[in-house]
Amino acid sequence: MLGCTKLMCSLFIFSKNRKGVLNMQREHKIYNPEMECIDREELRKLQGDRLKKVVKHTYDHVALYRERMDKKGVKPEDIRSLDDLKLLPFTEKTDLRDQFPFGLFAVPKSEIVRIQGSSGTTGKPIVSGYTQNDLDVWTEMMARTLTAAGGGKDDIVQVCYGYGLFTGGLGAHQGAGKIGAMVVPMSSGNTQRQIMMMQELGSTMLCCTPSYATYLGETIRDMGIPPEKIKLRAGCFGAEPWTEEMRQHIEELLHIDACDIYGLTEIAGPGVSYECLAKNGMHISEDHVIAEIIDPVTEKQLPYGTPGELVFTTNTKEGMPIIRYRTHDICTLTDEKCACGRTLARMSRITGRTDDMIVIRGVNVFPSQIESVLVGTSGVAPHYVLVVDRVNSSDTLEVKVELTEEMFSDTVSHIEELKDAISGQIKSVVGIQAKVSLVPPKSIPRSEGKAKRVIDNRKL
Ligand code: DLL
Repeated sequence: MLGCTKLMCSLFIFSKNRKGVLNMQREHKIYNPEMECIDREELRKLQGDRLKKVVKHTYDHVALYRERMDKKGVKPEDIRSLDDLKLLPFTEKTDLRDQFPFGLFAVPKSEIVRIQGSSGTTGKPIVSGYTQNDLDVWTEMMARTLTAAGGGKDDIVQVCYGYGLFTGGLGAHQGAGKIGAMVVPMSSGNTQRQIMMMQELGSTMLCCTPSYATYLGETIRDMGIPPEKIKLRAGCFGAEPWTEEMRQHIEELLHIDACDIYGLTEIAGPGVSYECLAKNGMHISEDHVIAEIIDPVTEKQLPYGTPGELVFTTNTKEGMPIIRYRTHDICTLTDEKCACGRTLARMSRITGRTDDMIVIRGVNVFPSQIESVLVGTSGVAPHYVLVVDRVNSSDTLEVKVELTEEMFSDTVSHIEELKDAISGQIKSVVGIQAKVSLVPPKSIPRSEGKAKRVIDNRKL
C-alpha cells in the first residue's frame, strides 16, 4: 500500500536561483507523502499509539527502563497519549556507555542484524543494535532525505562519509540504494581520488560532512577543473555543526543545492531529520521519532519556537528503543507547514550544545577524554586548554598542556618524545590527530569557577 503512494507526490514552487533571481520552477519530490505530509492531528494520534507500544516493549525487556520507571512510579498503562511523554524518565549518553554493549537491547541478540557505533572513540564506545525492521526504517529515513534534496533513481550518489561503525557511510549508502540511485561507496579521505571518480563517473549527489564538502570544492577550484566537468547537483551534509555562510560557500564552489542532514547513533543514524530544497530547517521523521525541546536546567518541556535542548524518543525501534534521549544539542522546533508540502515538524540548525562535547571533523570529542590521556601521562600537569580552529576548511585541534616543573628543566629530546607520546595516545583514545603544545608550568590561566577548557575559534 505504501509502495504505490511513494514518489507520487511532487510539488512545484517558485524559488530564487543562486543569483537571487526569482525565475526558477522547482520540483519538491517526496519519498513517502502519506507520512511526510500527514495531517498533524492524525500524526499525534499515531505517535501516541506507537509510544504506548514502545514503552510497554521497553519496560518488559530492558531492566534499566523498568527500574527508572518504577522509581518514578510510572507504569506502561499510565502512558495513554503523547501528552504522557513527560512522565517518562530521560536517557543520557552515560546510560549507553554503562550498559555497553547489550544492556539496552530489548530483543534477543539473535534478532539483531547490525551494530553501529558513535563517531567518538572513547575507551568504552556506545553502540546501537538494529533488527531488520530497524534497518528498514533507518534506510527509509535516508531515502526520504536524499529524495528531499532532489535525489532519485537517475542519480549517482558519491558517499564520502566514513564507512564502518560510524553511521554516516552505511546510512547514506542504504538510502541511496533504496531510491534506486547508483551508489559510489568512496568512504572518507583521499581527496584526489574522490575528485577523479567524481569526474569520471559523473556523480550528481554528494554525501559528506560540510567541512569536507568545502575542502573538496576548494580543491576542485584550485586544481582549475572547469565547472562543466563536475556534474554534482545536490549534497546532503551533516554530522557536525555548520552555518548559512558555509552553505553559501559550498553552493558557490560546487554549484549545487547544499542540504543539512541531522542524526545520531543513539536514535538511528543520519536521516532523523533532513532539509528539503526549501532549505528552511530539517524535517523530522516524526512517525519514527518523537522530538521535544526541554529547558536543560528545569528539564521541563518548552513550546515550539523556544530554543532549548533537543530530546528524542524512538517510536518504532525494536532492537534498542530509547526513551527521552537528551541529545544536548540546542535548537528550536516549528510545525509550520513548509513550502515543500511536508507537514513534519522542522528543527533549526544546531546552534550549540548544553554539555562540553565538540565535534571535530565529524568526530564527537569530549574534553574529559583528552584529560584522561593527560592525567595518565607523567611529565605534564592536568592544566590544559583545547584550541579548535578551521584552517583551509578543515578542523584543527591543538592541545596546550603544562609541563611539570621537573620536566620543564629536562632536555629538548625528552620533551619532543613526550609530545609524540601524548599525540599518539590522543589519536588512539579520541580517534583524531591533535597538535600538542607543551607550555611552561603555571602559564595556562586558572579559573575561579568552571574551567574554560575549550577555545573554539571556528565561526559556527
Ligand atoms: O553524526 C550521524 C550523522 C552522520 C549525521 C552523517 C548526519 C550525517 P553521531 O556520530 O552519533 O552521529 O553524532 C551525533 O553529531 O548529537 C550532533 O551533536 C552532531 N550532528 C549530527 N548532525 C549534525 C548537523 C552522526 N547536521 C551528533 N548539525 C549529534 C549539527 C550535527 N550537528
